[in-house]
Amino acid sequence: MSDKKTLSDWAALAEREVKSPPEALTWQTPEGIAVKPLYTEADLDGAGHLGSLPGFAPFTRGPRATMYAGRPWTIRQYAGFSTAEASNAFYRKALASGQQGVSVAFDLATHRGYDSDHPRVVGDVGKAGVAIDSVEDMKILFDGIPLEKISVSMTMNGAVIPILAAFIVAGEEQGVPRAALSGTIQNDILKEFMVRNTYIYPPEPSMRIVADIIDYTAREMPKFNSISISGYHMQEAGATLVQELAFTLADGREYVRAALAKGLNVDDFAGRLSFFFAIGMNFFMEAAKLRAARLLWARTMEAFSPKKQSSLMLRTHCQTSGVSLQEQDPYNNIIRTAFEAMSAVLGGTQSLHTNSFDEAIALPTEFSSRIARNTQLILQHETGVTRVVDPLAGSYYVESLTAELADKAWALMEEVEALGGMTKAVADGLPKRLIEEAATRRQAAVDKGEEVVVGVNRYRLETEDDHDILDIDNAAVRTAQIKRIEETKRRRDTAEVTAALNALTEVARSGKGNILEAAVAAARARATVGEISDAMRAVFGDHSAVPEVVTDIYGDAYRDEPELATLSARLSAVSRSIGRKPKIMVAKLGQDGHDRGAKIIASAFGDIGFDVLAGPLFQTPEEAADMALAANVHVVGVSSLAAGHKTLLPQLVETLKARGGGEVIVVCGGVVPRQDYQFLMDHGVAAVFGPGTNVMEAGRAVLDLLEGRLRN
Ligand code: SCD
Repeated sequence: MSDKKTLSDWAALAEREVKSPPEALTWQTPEGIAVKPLYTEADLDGAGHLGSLPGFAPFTRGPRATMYAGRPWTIRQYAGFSTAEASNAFYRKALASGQQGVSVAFDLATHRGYDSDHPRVVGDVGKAGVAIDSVEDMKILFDGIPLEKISVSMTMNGAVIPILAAFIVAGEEQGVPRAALSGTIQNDILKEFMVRNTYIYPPEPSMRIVADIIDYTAREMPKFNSISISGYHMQEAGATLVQELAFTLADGREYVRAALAKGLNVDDFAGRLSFFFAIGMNFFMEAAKLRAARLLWARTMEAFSPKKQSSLMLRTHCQTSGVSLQEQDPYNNIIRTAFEAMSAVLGGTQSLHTNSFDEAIALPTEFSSRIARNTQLILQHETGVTRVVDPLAGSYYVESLTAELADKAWALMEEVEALGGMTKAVADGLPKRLIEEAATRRQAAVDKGEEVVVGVNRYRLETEDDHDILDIDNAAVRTAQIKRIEETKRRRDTAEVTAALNALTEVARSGKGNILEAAVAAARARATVGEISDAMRAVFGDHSAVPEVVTDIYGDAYRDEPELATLSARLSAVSRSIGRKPKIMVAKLGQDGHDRGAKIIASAFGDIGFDVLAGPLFQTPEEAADMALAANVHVVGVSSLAAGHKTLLPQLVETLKARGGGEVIVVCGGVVPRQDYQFLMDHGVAAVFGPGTNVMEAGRAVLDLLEGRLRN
C-alpha cells in the first residue's frame, strides 16, 4: 500500500516532468484568474457557496429541483429571414423538426424604429433578420403557430414598444388573449448603450420604456418574461467573463430599481425577469459563470427583501459565441459550437441557441441550421447529460472557478454601485471602456499568436473550400415591404390612427399612463412601427453617441516587436512625403451598430501611427463621404457586419467621386463573404479585409495602397 501523498510530493513530481516549477504552468486568463494545473480539496477552503441544493436559493446548482431530468432546456434557435412569409415557413419547419420555442431576429431597420420605406435604411431592410412594419407583418410571421402553446422570444430593444404592441395585437387577432401569451422580450436598453447600439432614444426615456413594459406585463401578461438582461453582446464585443457577469447583473439591479420607482411590488415582477449569456470557448469557466450568476443574482435580490423564492431566481437563455466562429475552415465551427453548447448545459441554462457554422459570414442556410439544431437534439437525447442535475458540482476546479468569478464580479458590481448604479456608469463610459480595452487586448493576443485559433493563426489551410451561403436580394424585399405598408395605410381609418398616435405622444410627454398600453391601441389601429416610434421621438428625441477610442492597448502589446517598428518606419516615410500623417476615417454605414471591429481598428491604427478619425454610427454613405472630405482623409475604412456592404459601399465610392474625392482610397472590413470581394473591387473598393484579418497585416496593406498612390 502506498502512503498518502501530499501537495509537495505532487509539486516535486510535476517539476521533474516539466523541468520547471509547476507554477510555470499557471494560465493567466483575461479575467485575471490564475488557473493552476491542479486543484484539490484545499482550493475549496473558504468557498462559502458550497452545499446548496438545486431548486432552492441561491440556486447555484440550478433554478429547478430536477433540472433537465424533469424537463430539458428549450431548444430555441434565433432566426429571421427577410420577410414575414419566409420566416414563418422557417419557424414552422423548425418546430416540426424538434425546435421547441421560437426566437425572432428582426432586421436593423425595424430595430431602429424605421419603416422599410425610410430613406436611411435602404441597405438594411431584410438583411440581418425579418422586416416588420406593422401588425399585418406580425400576423403573417405567426400564422399557423399557436401562440397559446409556443413561447416566443423577440430580440428587440430600440423599437421595443411598437414590436411588443404588434405582437400583442397579432395574438389578439389569432384569438389568444395577452394573458395567455408566453415568451420573452429582450427590452434591455442599458447594454445597447454599452455595446449593441440599437437604441433610439436617450437613456432616461429609454429606462422609462423598460419600466413601463415591466409594469404592463406584470399586470396583463403573467406568463411573459418582461426582459432578457443580456451579457451576450458584451462578450461578443470583447468583455471578459467577469465583466459580462458583473455588468449584466448590475444592469438587472438597475431595472429592478426602475420598476420599484414606478411603485411596483418586487414580488409582482421579479420572477419574470430573465437573463441571457454568451458561452465562449473557455469550457469550464463558462459553466462556472452560469453557476456564479445564479449565486450573485440571489444575493443582489436579497437586498430588495422579496417574499417569494422565485424573485431570487436567475433563469437564463444562452447562445454559443458568435465571435468564436471563424470564416476559415468553417466546419471547425460545428465543433466549437458543440463544445460551447455542452458547457452551457453543464452550467444549467434554461434555453439555448446553437450557432450555425456559416454564421461568421452570412445568415444560416437550411443545411447549417439543421446541423446547429441537431447539435442540441443529440445533446438532449444521446449523451445522457440530462439525467443528472449539475454534474460538475463538487469539482475542485469548477467550484473554485465559481467562487472566484463570483468574487471578482461582485467587486466590479460594487465599483458600479460606487459610481451611482449602471445608468450613471454607462453615462460615465466605464463599462464600454473596459470592454473595448479587453477586446483590443484580445485582438493583439490573437494577432501575435499567443492565443491559438485553429485554422486562422495556426493550422491554416492553403486553400479554403467554397461554401454555399445565403445571399439576400434586399431590393426585392424592400419593394414588397413598401407595397404592404401602402396597402395597410390605404385600408386603415386615418382619423383613428392619428388620434391613437397623438394619445401615445401625450403619454410620453406627460409622464402619466403606460406607454405600451397606448402603443397597443395605435398598433391595433394599424399605425406602423415607424409611426409609433416617431410618436415617441417627437418627445424623447434621438440618442447620438460620441465615438471614443481607447489607446495604447494594441501598441503596448506590440511594443517590443520588430514588426511594429518596421511598420512605423514605413508610416513615417509616407508621412514625410505627404507632409502629414496618413489620415484614415473608420466609418460605419447604415443601421449596423456592431462596432467592435471598427473600434479595434481605430484604436490599433492609432497606436501604429495613423491619424484616425472615428466616424459616428448610422451614417448614410453621403454623410460619410461629406465627413471624409471635410476632414481631408486619405483613406475611408468601412466596417460592415450586417450585410449592407453591396448596397452601401458602391454608394460611398460614387458619392466621393461625385464630390471631388476620387483620390480617397476606400477599403472595407468585417463580415464580407469572399463571393462578394470581386463585386466590391469592381465598384471601386481597393481592398477587403474579411473575418480573421490580422490588424498588423491590414495596416501593411493600407500602407501598400498609400505608397502605390504616391508612386502614381
Ligand atoms: C422548467 N419547467 C419545469 C422544469 N424546468 N417544470 C418541471 N420540471 C422542470 N425541471 C417549466 C418552467 O417552470 C416553465 O414554466 C416552463 O417549464 C418553461 O421552462 P423555462 O425554463 O422557463 O424555459 P423557457 O420558457 O424556454 O424560458 C427560458 C427563459 C426565457 C426564462 C430564459 O426568458 C427565454 O426563453 N429566453 C430566450 C431569449 C432569447 O431567445 N433570446 C435571443 C437573443 P413557467 O413559465 O410556467 O414557470 C438573441 C440575440 O440577442 C442574438 C444577438 C444579437 O442579435 O445581437
